Formats: sequence, structure tokens, C-alpha cells
Amino acid sequence: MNVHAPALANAHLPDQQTTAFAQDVVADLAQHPKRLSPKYFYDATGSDLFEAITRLPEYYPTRTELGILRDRGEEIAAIMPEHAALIEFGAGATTKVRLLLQTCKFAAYVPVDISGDFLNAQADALRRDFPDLAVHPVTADFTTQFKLPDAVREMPKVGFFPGSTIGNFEPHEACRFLRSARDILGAGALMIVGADLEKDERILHHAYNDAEGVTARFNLNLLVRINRELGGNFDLSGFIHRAIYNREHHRIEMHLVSRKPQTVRLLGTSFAFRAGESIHTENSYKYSIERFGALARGSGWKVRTTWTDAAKMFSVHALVAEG
Ligand code: AVJ
Repeated sequence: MNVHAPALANAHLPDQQTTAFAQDVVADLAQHPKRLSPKYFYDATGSDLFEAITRLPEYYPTRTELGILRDRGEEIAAIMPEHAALIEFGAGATTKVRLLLQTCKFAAYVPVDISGDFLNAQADALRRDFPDLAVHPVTADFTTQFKLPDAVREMPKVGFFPGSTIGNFEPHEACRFLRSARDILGAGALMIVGADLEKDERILHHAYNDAEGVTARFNLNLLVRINRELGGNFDLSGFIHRAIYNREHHRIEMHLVSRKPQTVRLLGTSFAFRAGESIHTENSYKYSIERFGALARGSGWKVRTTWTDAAKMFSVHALVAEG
């Protein structure tokens, strides 16, 4: 009997996504060092925990970026083409895009996200609040070459990639993503990208090791999800959250560290852990304005304007796609 069948059958994901999750987890835990992809943090509980993180006093990125978008609203609106389509790569909470939609007059909004249900619920709410806006959600992995809806084909395009989600990518992946976005949006398109900045390491440390332990729960929820959806038997008390700043690579690394020698089983495979052995679950790259500019230029974009908050904690860049 396949003891894992019930877990898979109960999964709340479409089969294809569950299969990708299963394949990635089994392959990534077989690596040395072990790792897991941060893209799997965001099940329902993980999305709620991330929302809680964005409200923590220590987690400055979300409120700082919102402050920049609010304070620079007029400047941003001034460079937007008329009757343009706003294409958002990945769609979480709508707080930031609502700000843009209020200050700039877009003809259409195209949120692109892998989670179709969430996307459609969001689209309905936006249609209610912005009756003149054409909302065309696209269910796709935004890192792939998805197709834009025909309805926006003739409109000027503006990409939107807030939140420093770009920091989750390795530099070569960030380059590949920006090139792909350039190909999808076309020459002359604009793109608004948020990128977290390098800063005092103590500030970074507290942002990813908050006093309430919300980030720890967010990290550990990945194991909860594996247990539920893939029939894993991770003992949650056997792992601790660790976030450290890697100075050489300019990134925060999140890890789940095994407190003891232990063996975990999932999908018919065993994974042995030494005491102190870690699973690397996330990189969150921090950019200098210069390094972000170099990344953009090396990926087919020109930096039109860069905005930061007064304390230079976070940056928002307006990029223009080269011909
Ligand atoms: C959503 C990728 C921008 O890197 O700060 C927050 C995710 N991880 N706390 C980040 C996250 C731990 C977040 N991003």
C-alpha cells in the first residue's frame, strides 16, 4: 500500500502543482547542503504569516516601499504613458497596486500569478473599486514567458514588480527574469521594481529574527506544509529558525537547523540529518543602488529614475526597456 496516497489526495493544490512541489522537495532535500525553495512558503497559512511579517515593527521593507510609492506618487504618475496597461508580476496583497491605480490613470490591470483562485478574488474586488479599469488576470508562473491578454496588446505597457521579490532570485536568475519581462512587455515599456537596500546588519538581522517569532513560524510552516501535502513526518520541535546576513553575497539567508541527529521520511524517501545540519530555505539579496542599476542595464533595461526613502532603506526604480 502506498501510505502517501491519502496525503496527496487531500492536497488543496491542482495535481500539477502538487507534483512539482513533490519533485522539488525530494530533489532539494537530496542536495548537499540541503535546501528548499522559498516559492513554496506561500500556502494559505504562509501567506497569512507573511502578511503578519509585513506589519512587524522590525520588518521595514513593506511600509518603507509603500511610503516611497505614496510620497513619489506625482513623480511616478508624471512618467506614466496614457491609457497604459499595468502588468504586475506576482500578485499578493493589493495595497501597493491600489496606490498606483489611484495616482496614475491606467486603462487596464493585468495581475499575473500562479494561484488562480486568489487572483480571481482579487480581480473582483478591484473591478468593484475601480469601475473604469479593465482587469485581466493571467494564471501563470510569472518567471516564464506567459502571453499577455489580446485586450492589452495595443496599449503602452508598464510592469510592476514590488516588494523586493527580485531579492529571492540569484543574480543570474534576476537577470533572466528582467530579460524575460522585457521580452513580454516590449521595447519602450516601463517597469517599476522595488529592491531592498544594503544597510546596517543589525537592522537586517532584526527584520528576519523578529522578537515575536513570526518569521520563525513562517519558515517552519514550510515543514508543516510538506507534512500535510506530501505526507512528511518532520518533527517541528526538531528544527529551529536561523537567519544570518551573508556579507560576501549581500544576502540574508534563512535556514531551518536540525537540533539533533534525526531521519525524516516523505514520499517513500528517507532524509538523514546531522545535529546542526541546516536546510537553506531562502536568500533575500540586498542591493546597492549601483549594483541594481548594473543588473538592470545588463538585462536590457535603462534606469530612468530611482527613488528611495530619506534613510535609504529601500529603493524603487523606474526602468525603460531598450529597443
Ligand atoms: C517577499 C521575498 C521580499 O525577502 O524580505 C520576509 C520574504 N522572508 N521575511 C523578503 C521574507 C522572511 C520577503 N520577500
